[in-house]
Amino acid sequence: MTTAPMPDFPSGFRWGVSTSAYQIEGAAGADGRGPSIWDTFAHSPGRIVDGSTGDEACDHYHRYAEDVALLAGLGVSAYRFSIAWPRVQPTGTGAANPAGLGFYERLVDGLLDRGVDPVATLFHWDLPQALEDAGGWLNRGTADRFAEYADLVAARLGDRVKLWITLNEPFIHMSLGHGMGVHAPGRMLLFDAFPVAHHQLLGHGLAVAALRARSTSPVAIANNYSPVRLAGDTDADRAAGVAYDALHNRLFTDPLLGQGYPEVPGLDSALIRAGDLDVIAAPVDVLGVNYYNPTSIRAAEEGSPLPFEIVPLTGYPRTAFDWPVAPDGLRDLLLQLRDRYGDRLPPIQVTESGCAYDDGPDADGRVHDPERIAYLAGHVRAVREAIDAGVEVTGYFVWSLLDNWEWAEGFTKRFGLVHVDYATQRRTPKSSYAWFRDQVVRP
Ligand code: IFM
Repeated sequence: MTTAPMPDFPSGFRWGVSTSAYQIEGAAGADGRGPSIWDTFAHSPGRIVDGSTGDEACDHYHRYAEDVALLAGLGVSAYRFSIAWPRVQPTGTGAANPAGLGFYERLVDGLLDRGVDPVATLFHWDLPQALEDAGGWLNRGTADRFAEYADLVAARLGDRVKLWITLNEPFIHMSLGHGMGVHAPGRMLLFDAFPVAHHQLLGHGLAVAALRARSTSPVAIANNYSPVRLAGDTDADRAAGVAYDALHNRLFTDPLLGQGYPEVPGLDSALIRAGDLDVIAAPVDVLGVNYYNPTSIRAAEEGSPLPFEIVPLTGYPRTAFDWPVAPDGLRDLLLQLRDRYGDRLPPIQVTESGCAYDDGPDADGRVHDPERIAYLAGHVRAVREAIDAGVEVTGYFVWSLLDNWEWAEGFTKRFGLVHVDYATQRRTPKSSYAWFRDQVVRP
């Protein structure tokens, strides 16, 4: 597979790959780790399409040295992983579990030894089950617990982690986990899930302060964005587009960048106490942008509980997840963020970008994934176009290093640059791994 030469990027541009703890680590009961909401959810019948769990996942907990070698071989300058809160605090409160922190210390030191910057996400959805039992993110106290956890991690790793990311995709955790019930913890509150937004953002702001007190490394949040494409041109369609945009793209960014909350259904201002918006707007050094596809929106039918309707976006190739492959959406999004937030916008790093395809080894044991190469080429070019248009983008991370456990889809969706045979845990770099190394990273 050949693609036209890839563009050059500014020197110091950060090329990386991303993963998350529950999706790759396995070792669910090892070394004092407590249960998380994803253990509970995955073990509940009918929740995961293939009935699998993350109990073993990619067994990264035991094979991290092999995975660090894969990162070094890829030539990336950064690796974004997440820390499992229930490894550090098995019940979400109290003293740190030394064995849990010890694992991340070995990982961080292994990365630094190979010249790879550790980029640590503190919360990628695996809330300790004991905190969920006390109300989870519906409970304001969880924001305080999160800051205490951030302090424990930073006390141990603050001198070595190169970029902190507080939360991963708080919109997805709110909407799929608490609005629609398809992710853990499986609540179906629709717009009554708003407290989950406010308490995550509050936890983010409190964690920023905790991290700053222990570490001089930059701090970010990783938000999921999906630019809106209107599927109609009536006033009602336009109003629906504005409503969806506020919910998906602005709810977790306007307050973070000091603009307060946009108008969204269910927003209960009684929850917002004096001073909260200042805590939430504590300056961040980087805005993490996770992008997969745009969303096509039109006006909702009469009587719908939602103020918009999501319809399939046509005219694009599709991934195995049936998501449209739309690199122009990434360029548009980056320009939109710049136009929307102006001087308030910190430098952006694309903290996730990737695609699922049904990859498997051929007769020679090689894994060819030309669609992924085309996908990444398009998205890397889109970032270059945004930089040329004046947007400050300083990094790009592929989701994901490894095929892994894709939440409610279990093992059925493969996003990795490296194929994983889940029966043997054998890792096989796909053709996209060599392409990304040779054509993009060019170490
Ligand atoms: O696998 C997820 C990841 O955990 C969060 N962002 C989207 C990815 C693909 O669905």
